[in-house]
Amino acid sequence: MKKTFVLGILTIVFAVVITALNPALVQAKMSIPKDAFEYNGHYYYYYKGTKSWKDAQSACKKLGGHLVTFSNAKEEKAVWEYITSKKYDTPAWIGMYNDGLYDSTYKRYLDEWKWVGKEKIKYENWAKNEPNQSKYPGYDTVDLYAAIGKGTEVCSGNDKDTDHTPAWGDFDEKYSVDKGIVKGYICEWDIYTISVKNAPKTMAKGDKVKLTYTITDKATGSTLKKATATFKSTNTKVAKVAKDGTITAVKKGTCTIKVVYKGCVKKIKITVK
Ligand SMILES: [Ca+2]
Ligand SMILES: [Ca+2]
Repeated sequence: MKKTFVLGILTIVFAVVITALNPALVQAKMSIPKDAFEYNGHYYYYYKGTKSWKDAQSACKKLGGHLVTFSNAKEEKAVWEYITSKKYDTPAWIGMYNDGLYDSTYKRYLDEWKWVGKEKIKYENWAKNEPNQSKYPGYDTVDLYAAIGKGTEVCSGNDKDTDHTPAWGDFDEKYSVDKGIVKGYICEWDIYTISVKNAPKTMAKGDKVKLTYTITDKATGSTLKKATATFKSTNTKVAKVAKDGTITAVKKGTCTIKVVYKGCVKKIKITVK
């Protein structure tokens, strides 16, 4: 009886260790809906529902993703177009949260906004006078999170931002759930990162450069040793690129070489002089 129990425990421990060590199995945990929106090597999906921000983030995490983060205006624009083309209800939670400490002198939380995960804030798109919730005294028991929507949806009170869409507003999580204000949330999945070690910026006519690159699985952080990318030139009259990633400069001008792996694209701008 005891032996069986110990064996059972060992089997479970063994299974857990094997799962953790095997990137293929870890990656299988990532479950991206088939009709997810793809942009620049990332996938996005809108989920309807008046969940709390924390529940929305854990729902995304369970699927191997996270609440959406916007690295720049282009990413936000692409996701917003996806949301509006499908006529999804907004505002929708995004992966931004206030991590500010409570200030006992002013009796409120200080603003310190962060993206979920390790991404640093490089781009912000708050609506007029937002974020504003933490400026009210007495915000000592609530959690503040950001949502994206039309300017008129994300501003508090009468201070409607009519000419700013999309925009972000901060919301008291509990108040939002109670009143059904935030209508949904957007999950994002980061799949692969392509990094090119020897991308040339300029080339002379006739030059050849064979690109060396690595593809990293963002879910596991491991480098895919056998993965091969495909290559494409936006202007083959300026520079050609072979199947093995060798670029040949043909004539003066500029073009972009795309290094592609499963929906992830790395763009390299080249000027031929
Ligand atoms: Ca992102
Ligand atoms: Ca607000």
